[in-house]
Amino acid sequence: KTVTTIASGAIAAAVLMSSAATAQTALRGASLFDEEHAYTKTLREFERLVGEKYDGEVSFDISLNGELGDESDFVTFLQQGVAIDYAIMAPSNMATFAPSIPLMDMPFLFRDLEHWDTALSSGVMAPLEAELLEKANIRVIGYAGGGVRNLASAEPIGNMDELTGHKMRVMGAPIQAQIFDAINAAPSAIAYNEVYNAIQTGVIAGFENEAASIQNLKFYEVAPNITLTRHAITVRPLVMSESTFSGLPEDLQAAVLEAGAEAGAFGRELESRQDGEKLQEMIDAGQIQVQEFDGRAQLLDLVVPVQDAYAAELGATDLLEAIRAQ
Ligand code: MAV
Repeated sequence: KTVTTIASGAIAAAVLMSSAATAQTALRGASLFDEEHAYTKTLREFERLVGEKYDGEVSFDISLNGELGDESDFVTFLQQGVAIDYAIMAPSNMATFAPSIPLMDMPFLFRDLEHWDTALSSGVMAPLEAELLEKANIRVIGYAGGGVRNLASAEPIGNMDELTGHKMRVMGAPIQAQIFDAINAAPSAIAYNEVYNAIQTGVIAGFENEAASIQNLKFYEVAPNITLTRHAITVRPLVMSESTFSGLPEDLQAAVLEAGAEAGAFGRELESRQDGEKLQEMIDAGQIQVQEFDGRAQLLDLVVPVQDAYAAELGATDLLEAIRAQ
């Protein structure tokens, strides 16, 4: 059997052509980052596991470094069943097609890493997955993630006064803007691949992200002040376009589902373990300054009513309670 794992571009095309005689199924993926990020490593582990579990012929072609755009592009491709077959998607970047899915990664949802891990392993997210499948034609096959999301800004933001009116980029889901609005920041939804320039040119003063991505895309060059708001833990559903999945042979479908769950667990362990290390590496390299946020408990008080109202609007109050109770 042939398992081909390649990067995109001219060489990839050539390899694909030469293996076309043997490769029965060619699957295309996309990553925002290079091979060093846990995001890409999770996709690579998925590929490896599918190859191990499936007896037939399958090849993988992954576009790295955001060559195919950012997640707001990936979601359209997946929904339409074009250009890519599998990817990792922040739930809040899938809001256009499934309004309830950002409930999974709204800020201040998880108390800590243990809560996050229990919730993602529990099956409690099943109703959200069902809506994503039905409305967006996208199937969740596993959960990776685990980086803690903090504020990153051009100037230090250490307390409520400094946060008030702070112009920051948030992900495209309305609930993200509502939550940062509730804590008195001035959020705007900007595409991820425009964030660096927007900060550099002063259109915004900062954004929020996890250490691995701040390091990988060198966001510290324009936003070297990290405030440990610890407002979210990155949730990275591994997803496949249902148009692709439904066309796969049954034994490959089974391999994909198993590999997705296992690669997700691999990614969760990796990214959560590396999170503190990556922050420390940037501190040691003099790339970032880190400070606590003075008054974090107050943030939580401001946010909970917004979370409740969002869930109520979606008819998902019981689900929100179930996630909180994990
Ligand atoms: C992080 O780098 C990742 O979680 C990625 O999945 C998101 O697209 C991105 O943030 C973002 O903020 O849009």
